[in-house]
Amino acid sequence: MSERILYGYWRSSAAYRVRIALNLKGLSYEQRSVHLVKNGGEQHSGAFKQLNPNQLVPVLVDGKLSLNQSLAIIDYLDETYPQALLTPTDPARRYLVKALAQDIAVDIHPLNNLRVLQYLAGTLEVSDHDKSQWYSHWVELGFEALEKRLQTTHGHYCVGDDVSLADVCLVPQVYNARRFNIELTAYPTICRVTVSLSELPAFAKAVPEQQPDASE
Ligand SMILES: N[C@@H](CCC(=O)N[C@@H](CS)C(=O)NCC(=O)O)C(=O)O
Repeated sequence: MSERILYGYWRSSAAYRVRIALNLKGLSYEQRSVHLVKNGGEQHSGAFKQLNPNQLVPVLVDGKLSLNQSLAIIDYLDETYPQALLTPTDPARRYLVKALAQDIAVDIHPLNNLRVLQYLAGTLEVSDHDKSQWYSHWVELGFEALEKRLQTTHGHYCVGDDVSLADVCLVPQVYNARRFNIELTAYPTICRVTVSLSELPAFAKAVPEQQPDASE
């Protein structure tokens, strides 16, 4: 059994980021599925709350360390397993990569997380139409800005021709947007970079539908 365990869910974009990072670094890992919907969501179970009181996936267990927050997990992986560095060492490039990653993971993703959508629909009784509008609004606002940024930074990938943390965050967010039927033609750079990334084996292997727990 692997020493490294990723608690995640096939459709979780934050877990998808960590799968990509682990694959890029060539690190083996065992996946344990935390079904985010079944039985009211296994992330709320007593056993999982012991691992992450925030009740969110992913959690990575690496030997004695148990870590939540995908960006922190990836920073940890980068520092511990420096092959295929995802955050460049040059400070200007490093923090450009981090800013782009945060544009996605900090400013776009949390507004459309499952628990936010469930709160809108369940507690605030927002209609399906208004919930979709909420989702599209925040993704489109974020993608408009990201598209402008990437126009000045991109090569094959988000920042030049090296795969970075920004790419690791971009692909799952685009997957999510497609899943919610967001029209992406207004973001040609985002689309082009995503196509280039999807051709890389580490990204292809991390696609939600390829995961052992992929189901409806
Ligand atoms: N900032 C966290 C976000 C984690 C997160 O939002 N996970 C989602 C899946 S992508 C989740 O577990 N949602 C369960 C819920 O909302 O109840 C990270 O980057 O790890």
